[in-house]
Amino acid sequence: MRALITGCTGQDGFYLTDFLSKKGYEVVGIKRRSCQESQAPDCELIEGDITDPHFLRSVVNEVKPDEFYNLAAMSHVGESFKIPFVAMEVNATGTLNCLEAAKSIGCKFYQASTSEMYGDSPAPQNEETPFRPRSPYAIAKLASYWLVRNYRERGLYAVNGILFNHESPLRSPDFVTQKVCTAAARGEKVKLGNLEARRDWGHAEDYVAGMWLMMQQPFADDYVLATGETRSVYELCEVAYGMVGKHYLDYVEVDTTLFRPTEVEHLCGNPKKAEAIGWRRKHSFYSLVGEMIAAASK
Ligand code: F7E
Repeated sequence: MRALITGCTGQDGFYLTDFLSKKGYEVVGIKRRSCQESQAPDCELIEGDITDPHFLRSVVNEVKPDEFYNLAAMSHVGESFKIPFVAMEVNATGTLNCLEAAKSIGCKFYQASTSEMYGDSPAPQNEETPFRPRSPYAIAKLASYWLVRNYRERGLYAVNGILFNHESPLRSPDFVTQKVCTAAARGEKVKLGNLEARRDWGHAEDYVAGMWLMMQQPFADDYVLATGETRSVYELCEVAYGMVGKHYLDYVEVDTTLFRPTEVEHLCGNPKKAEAIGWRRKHSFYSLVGEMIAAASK
């Protein structure tokens, strides 16, 4: 089996490459030319951009993957308010380019959809919950979600994995879990934005196994991957600083410039549908935070 992964040098690309390689897949990754990520996945890497439809079409026709995973994205929600045109170009038009390329050879297609699409739809959220996106990031991802469904209705095996937040020691420092765990590990103070926001945080390693599982079903469909647990940024700080024997109130400061113009206040996913096809997570919230702190302490 051969897999093509866009966004291969990101956190999920790294874990997915490892997962698929262990299953005996030949993995080819697409890496953006200007990509700064430090981790290098163990696979053949091709440089290029998903915003270039000609490049994608020629790579897909050359590699002829059985499975195509589109993980490339402008993934920082806060940044998408500052550069919304990039979010639209990469997270919406980029997906369209990937779908066209996948359609040209008829390979299976996985789209990294996101819980951000739910926006302010009340928790808990599942595959039937209406979408009410609250950022350019989420709006672009929602366009991709519907594109995937349309290509599926036209005969392509195309899947939306609606993933709630998933973290690991490979998470970039722009995201709140890594920011908090790194500061806690170093015994440093941290400036944060909205501490009331609630997220459903899982481990990326568990979630890439779910991506693969969705692609092995007799019919393509959309699935939520989540833990079913939700915690506020406050609680994250309490747990992380608590693990290093400190009280978070002595270390956390609020910086109002880090607030988002429109926020998603409460995400909590219901993963029943994914569990029905055999998905199980191995990591807990506490083991995740512990692992991130241990890695940041090195
Ligand atoms: O924010 C709040 C922030 O940036 C989580 C991406 O992978 O998951 C991720 O999106 C919450 C938000 O992740 C800071 O306002 C407070 O409410 O870690 P985050 P995210 O926006 O939930 C989804 C599923 C994706 O698809 C995305 O690609 O934490 N928060 N203070 C902060 N967030 C950050 N980054 N930095 C702060 O200082």
